[in-house]
Amino acid sequence: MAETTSINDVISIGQEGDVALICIDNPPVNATGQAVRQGLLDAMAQIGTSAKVIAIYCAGRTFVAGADIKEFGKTPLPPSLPDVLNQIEDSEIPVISVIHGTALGGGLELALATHARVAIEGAKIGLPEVLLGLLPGAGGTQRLPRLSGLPFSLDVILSGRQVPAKEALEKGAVDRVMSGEPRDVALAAAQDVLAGKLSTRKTKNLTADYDAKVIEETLAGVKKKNPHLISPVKCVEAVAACNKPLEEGLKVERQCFIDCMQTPQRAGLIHAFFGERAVSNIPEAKGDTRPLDKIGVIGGGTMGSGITTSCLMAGIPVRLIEVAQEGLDRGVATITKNLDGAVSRGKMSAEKRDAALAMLEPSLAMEDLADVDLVIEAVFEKMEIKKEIFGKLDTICKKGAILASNTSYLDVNKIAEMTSRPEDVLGLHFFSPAHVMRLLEIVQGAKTAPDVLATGFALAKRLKKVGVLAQVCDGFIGNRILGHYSKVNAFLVLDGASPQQVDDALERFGLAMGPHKVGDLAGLDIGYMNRQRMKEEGLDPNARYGGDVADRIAEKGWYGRKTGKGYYLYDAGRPVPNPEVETIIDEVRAEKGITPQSFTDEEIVDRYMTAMISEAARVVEDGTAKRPVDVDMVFLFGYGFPRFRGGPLHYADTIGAEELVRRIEAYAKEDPNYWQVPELLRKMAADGTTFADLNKEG
Ligand code: 3H9
Repeated sequence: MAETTSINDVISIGQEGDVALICIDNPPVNATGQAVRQGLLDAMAQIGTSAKVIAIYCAGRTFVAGADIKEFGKTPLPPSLPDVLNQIEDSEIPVISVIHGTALGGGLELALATHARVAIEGAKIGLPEVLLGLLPGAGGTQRLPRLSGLPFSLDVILSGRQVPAKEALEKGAVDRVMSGEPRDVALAAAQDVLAGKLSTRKTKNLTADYDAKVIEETLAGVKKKNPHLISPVKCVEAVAACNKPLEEGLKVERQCFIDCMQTPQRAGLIHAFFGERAVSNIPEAKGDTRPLDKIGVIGGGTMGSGITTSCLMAGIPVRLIEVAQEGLDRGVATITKNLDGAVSRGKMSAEKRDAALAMLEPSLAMEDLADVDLVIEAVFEKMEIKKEIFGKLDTICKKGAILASNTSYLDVNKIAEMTSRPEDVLGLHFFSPAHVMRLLEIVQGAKTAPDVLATGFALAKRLKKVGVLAQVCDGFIGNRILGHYSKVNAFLVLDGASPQQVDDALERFGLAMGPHKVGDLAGLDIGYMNRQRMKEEGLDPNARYGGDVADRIAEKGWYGRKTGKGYYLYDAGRPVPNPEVETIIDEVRAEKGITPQSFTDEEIVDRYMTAMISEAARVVEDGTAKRPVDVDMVFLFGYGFPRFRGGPLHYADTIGAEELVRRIEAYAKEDPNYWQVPELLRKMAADGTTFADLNKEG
């Protein structure tokens, strides 16, 4: 084997006859940080004219996964990626690239700037910049259309999807698919170039098949689909320049990229990218785990069936327990329907669905849980029932089995006390529909053993969910914060806004669905039952007139979508405001002597978000959530909070603690009981710290 020379810590070169090999080795994903960019230029210079063909490949688990996202938002360090790639394309000596794993973003752009691309079987390519609020800014919007045409390029750039090698080959984005180790393939492919068996070309000499109508229609489509987002529009603007000479098109792309880079959306989406990974990057998620070979689920209602579906989709056998045959049959029917839905949405094949269903064992006997590794209880939110179940589980389950409750509010420690093994008990709080929603709150009891907690995170990973650690309190992270800010909806409505105005204002802010529509979807009886419970337990000291309207609606039996009537009417397909709700609101206002005032959309959003941020700050302050980023991920993955805003506490930083304190103090003049400044926020306002600073402190 020929000698290799290190150019720097991440780039090395080797030569085999007329072939020069450039290896990028920058773990974990070979991102094009400054050292890679500079190293590539230095490597090209050092090779000079000593070779007749150059092949670039990567060490480690993947080809280049893109620009180094950690560098974004900081002062750019030269050389820039576009400059490096232009110099590679300009090379008089043919340069080829060999892709294994994934070539994403700047990684694919590097490959597109080389003169031929070889994918190793199983490789995927993609331009996921749009998912980070960006666009391919190193030639992707110009070079891909020249190779693969406009429709395919727009699809890849706007979806951010990963394209399998076979499809990339069909579309001309790669020139060959081979098998073998990256270095061996690089050498073989380079020798084929020398032998004239693999042709090379520069994309700048190609013209894109331009169609103004395709651009126009795509632009209209993205504006309709994502009215809040800036980067999809900029992506189309950049691609639209691919009919210009390459150099000019690259200038347009550069400007669009810079425009996106400066948006808060970019910062929010990148916070979400790292946040998704940060939540499980904690000591509690690591270390020894217990087996998860068979799971028991108690309760075949919506939650139990969703949890069962999720486990079956991940290939884990489930024993589903119900008390009566009718409930069991209903559970099995729901699971079958969920799995059929996954097939029709293209999430799984019909064969996999059949295999998943074969792993389901319905039973009426709790004793059948004797050999499972983990039990997830998903029955009514009644402490007495849960206590009884855990008492029984203690006598039935094998030693070392993990006993979990899917409770959304209740005290996991009280549940654990019903067993002789509180160290085996934890909360696993799924979100409905549990086979779709990605959030899993992993609730640590006072005595939960470290390996039980780590197994909770391992389960989240197997179910492809985002596991977030939470401590015990009423509602944990998400529902506790929700319980607080949802009162603001009620206040706004009683004080003068209509439920529809509140929903519309918040949907314009970016929520997928306004809170009253969410209530109708989830079932207004659920919130009602919870408010009743809280009243019984004396847990609602801040209520001014929180649930009055909602209670009256629920007491009429209008539970939302499932009864065809709630805040909205659902007879005509699209929800229409329920006129009878207006009457109820007027009645309650009159009883309480409230004179309605008017609110702008901005005021609605400010009050709603300030209430959410206040309780979120308290949740961080008292340690219910480990860090602000944990709260953010709970809201992105469990509550439909707009990803481009990064989460409530990332958004809070864009407002600033000082302004938030000012707002709370102003609102407190109307209702000092509800609006109270969290100590953490007051401290942050005084010393100028941000939630991002707290994330860094861990
Ligand atoms: C771009 O390219 C812009 C250009 O167009 C223009 C420039 C001018 N940078 O996901 P994993 C880290 S924008 C820095 O757990 P997997 C990640 O945080 C970029 N770090 O592994 C994690 O760190 P830790 C466009 C990155 O196997 C570790 O690597 N590219 C980057 O499940 C492992 O990651 C993208 O958007 C990065 N680019 O998935 C691709 N990527 O261990 C983003 C990852 O400390 N990346 N890290 O938690 C991915 O989609 C996945 O990471 C990938 C691997 C599929 C590659």
